[in-house]
Amino acid sequence: RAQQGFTVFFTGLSGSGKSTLANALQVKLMELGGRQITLLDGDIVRKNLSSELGFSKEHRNLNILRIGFVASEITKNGGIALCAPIAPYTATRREVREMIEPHGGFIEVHVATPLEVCEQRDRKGLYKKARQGIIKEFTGISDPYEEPENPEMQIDTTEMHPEKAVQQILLKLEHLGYL
Ligand code: GGZ
Repeated sequence: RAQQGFTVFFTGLSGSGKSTLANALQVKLMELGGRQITLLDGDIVRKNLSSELGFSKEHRNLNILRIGFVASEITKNGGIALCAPIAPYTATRREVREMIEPHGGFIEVHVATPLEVCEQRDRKGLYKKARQGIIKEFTGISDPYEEPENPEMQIDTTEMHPEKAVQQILLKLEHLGYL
């Protein structure tokens, strides 16, 4: 029997490590073989699927619901969707869960790296610009991030190597019967 599809939905601040984890997970899943894997990374989606959207609450929610729709189609068809947007609003994340759970697995991974650490890393210089007011409505600085209440997993990348975090996710997926 073909295995059921599932979505791994990473949520967390800019610079928390979502893309790194999603990419590393994709590599590991590809090594296992036999499954179609689609990575819906925040900046790729924004460039291709949500290019007209900004960062107001309405636009962020629209962006997340588009990602959720694509992920639900993939999941329905037995594939694996890896999503890595900030997704700052609890209600919208719940909507996405409700779109996907009837069709397969939904694993919410809160990449819970603290704001201080994300800001210290500041890989793209965005936090600095947000502090200077050059970027408005920046998540964690001048825009909200609602912490997930009951995520399937919580990963703080402050001191954890991505490889180790990915191993934990793979174990979880096995335990849940998705792999
Ligand atoms: C948050 C912003 C903003 C604002 C630009 N707030 O670290 P990045 O650069 O590569 O990832 C962030 C990305 C966030 O897009 P998402 O689609 O994931 O956000 S949401 O889920 O809320 O729709 C960041 C960059 O875009 N960026 N302006 N104001 N992040």
